[in-house]
Amino acid sequence: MDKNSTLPPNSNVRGPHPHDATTKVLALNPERSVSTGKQLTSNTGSRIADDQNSLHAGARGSTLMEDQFFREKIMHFDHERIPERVVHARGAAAHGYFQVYTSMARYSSSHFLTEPNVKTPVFVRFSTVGGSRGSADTARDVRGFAVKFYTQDGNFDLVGNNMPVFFIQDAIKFPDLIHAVKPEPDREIPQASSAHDTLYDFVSLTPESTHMMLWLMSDRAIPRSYRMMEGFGVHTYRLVNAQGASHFVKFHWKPLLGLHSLVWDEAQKLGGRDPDFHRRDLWDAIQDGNFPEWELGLQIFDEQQAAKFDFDVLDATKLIPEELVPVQRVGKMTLNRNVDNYFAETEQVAFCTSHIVPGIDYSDDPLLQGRNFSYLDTQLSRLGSPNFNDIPINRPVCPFSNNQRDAKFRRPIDVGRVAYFPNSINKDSPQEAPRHANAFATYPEALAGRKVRGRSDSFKDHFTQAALFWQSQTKPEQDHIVDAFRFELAKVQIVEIRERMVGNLALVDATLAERVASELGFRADPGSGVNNGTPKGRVHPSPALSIIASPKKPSISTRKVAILAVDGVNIADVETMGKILQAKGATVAVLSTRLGHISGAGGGMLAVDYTIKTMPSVLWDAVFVPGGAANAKTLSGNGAAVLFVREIYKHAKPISAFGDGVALLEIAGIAASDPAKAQQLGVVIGNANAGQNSGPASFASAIAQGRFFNRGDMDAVPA
Ligand code: HDE
Repeated sequence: MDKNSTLPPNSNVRGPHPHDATTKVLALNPERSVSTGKQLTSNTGSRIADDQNSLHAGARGSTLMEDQFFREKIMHFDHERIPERVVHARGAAAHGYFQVYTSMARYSSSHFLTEPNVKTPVFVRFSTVGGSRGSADTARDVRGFAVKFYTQDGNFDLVGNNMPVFFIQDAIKFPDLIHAVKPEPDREIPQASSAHDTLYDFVSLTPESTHMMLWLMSDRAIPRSYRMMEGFGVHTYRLVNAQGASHFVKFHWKPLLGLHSLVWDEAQKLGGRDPDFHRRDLWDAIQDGNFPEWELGLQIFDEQQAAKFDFDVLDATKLIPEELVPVQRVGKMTLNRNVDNYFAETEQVAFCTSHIVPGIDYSDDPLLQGRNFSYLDTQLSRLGSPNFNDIPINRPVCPFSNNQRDAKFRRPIDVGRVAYFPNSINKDSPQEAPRHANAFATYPEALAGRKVRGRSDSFKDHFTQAALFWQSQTKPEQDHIVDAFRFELAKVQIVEIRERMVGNLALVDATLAERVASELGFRADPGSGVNNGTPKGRVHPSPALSIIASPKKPSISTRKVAILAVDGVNIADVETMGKILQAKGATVAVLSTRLGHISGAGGGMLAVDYTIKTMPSVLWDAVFVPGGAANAKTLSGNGAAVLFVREIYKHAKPISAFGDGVALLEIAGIAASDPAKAQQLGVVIGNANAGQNSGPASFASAIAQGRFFNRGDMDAVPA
């Protein structure tokens, strides 16, 4: 699909216009610059006749300072970069819209939450946290999930993550946390990795981080796709209705494709094979018309309920189990347009938690309060001017006006003598808005107490919810958490740090700690942990915290299936399988040892999409090996093909083989002699005569299931 076909006609947003899904895209139209059919000029419009040579003193002489074209071009180039984000530097973004299902006016006066007929434009940026701009997408890390709603009441930035809790309780610790996780300052190593001494030194001494560390070691930290992960506002916010009544709220994003993750070996290999894995996935899905969708979920509760919880809703290291306060799905967000220019949009977009709209307000969460300073402040160093909201991607689409003036890169020509309020010369314009016009009114929360530099006692339980998360995981998910801690702590060099971290894990769960310690060569000892808080409370497991146990629609939509084929393949197998999987929404491609066409066993030709070497197994969700004796023989002697199926097996992904194709599985060491048993493990054996609905249909359900962690011998696979 050509994305330009969805481009709305040019319009000038400064005039009146309807507010709908395209409002922001229309507003950006006058800013788009297309160079097609134009002559080359300098920035001041002087036409350039020769852009291949600079001006020299004679053909072999030195370059002349006089060359204004050279100097302008190089000067501009020298300054092309702006500072990368100090965290969340690596990201990818897209445009879309949000639509509420039914009016939420009972809770909030925000236009985007009360008008089911309105499609509010959004711009969403996903990111990793620790790595620099050029780092790999699949690092083990938290993912940023930042949504800018361009509402009629102004911009609302919901700057969230794909995990519902955070490492620290007070914003003053953020620089310490980030200094600890970033590459170590003397050697600038390791890039985009939490597996090193300084991070574990800090978190093991900061037991409030333990809950988040369990999330970080879980499969949530290696999502299969941005399209398949949840988002969380993390903090408690307030919703405030037109009458001024307030409720607390936690924001959630629920992906309609369900939750899916990679496995660690795969994520590491992807870091080399395709560092752009998530960015490419998002771009391709939108380009192909497979628009990613999330439902907005709200956990709404009041102060009386909050007072009864055995944790503090202002503590960002805690979540509210869905079993305690259900998540109401109130609307849907669809991303339907890629950016035109990465720098102008994705790099320059400025999210600030301080960008909120009437109908929403802050809670006193000390992390959120600190963020409200940080995001505004950080834009000054990144974008260089308090006018950063005038950069096209940041500009609101509702009318805006005030008496702020001047500063670097001021674009509007503010007309007239008046830049103050009150004034009589301009009839008091721009005027304060009346409350009934949905002007922002801070919720008049009652306050009492003394100034204190300290934390509430209600913030001091650091282990109950860590245990809740651990106990809510399925067996394979627990295994992955154990393996991740073993991996990371084995990379930590200072033994006391390892022991202290395991000591903290022992305060969460003795088995977890013992299993981690068993590979590190010592016994877990809760005495080497740091517990400066209260003892662990009672835990009621929450299935919603598990990726595997969370409900999913059985779908293979946008799943990528590789078909391995060389000369002598049974083309009918390829066509039958391809047709059925594609009809169910999967992407199917033929991979071979060379590009061009290959010949079928019974005649006919088949077009090849990719070579096996350039598109290795980690880029696919499943593999199919069709029949054909020559096909099986050639592939069995091809190292890349054997590695391909081995890795797919090791990474718990579905495999299917028809007829002679089974030989390749056997060479790769995958048990296929008992088809019924194999099928339980996601290995679907069929043949060309099995009928269209037996082999392919079973394979499709295996793909919908996702991963087969019940394969007991995955670790034995030498891939
Ligand atoms: Fe951020 N964070 N953060 N953060 N954060 C930034 O702002 C900060 C926190 C999050 O795609 C920075 O514009 C502090 C929690 C996302 O552009 C900076 C604290 C959550 C993004 C900053 C936190 C987040 C950022 C760096 C502790 C989830 C990327 C560049 C109080 C709820 C937004 C920038 C994008 C980016 C500060 C903690 C999410 C430095 C001080 C908790 C998704 O301002």
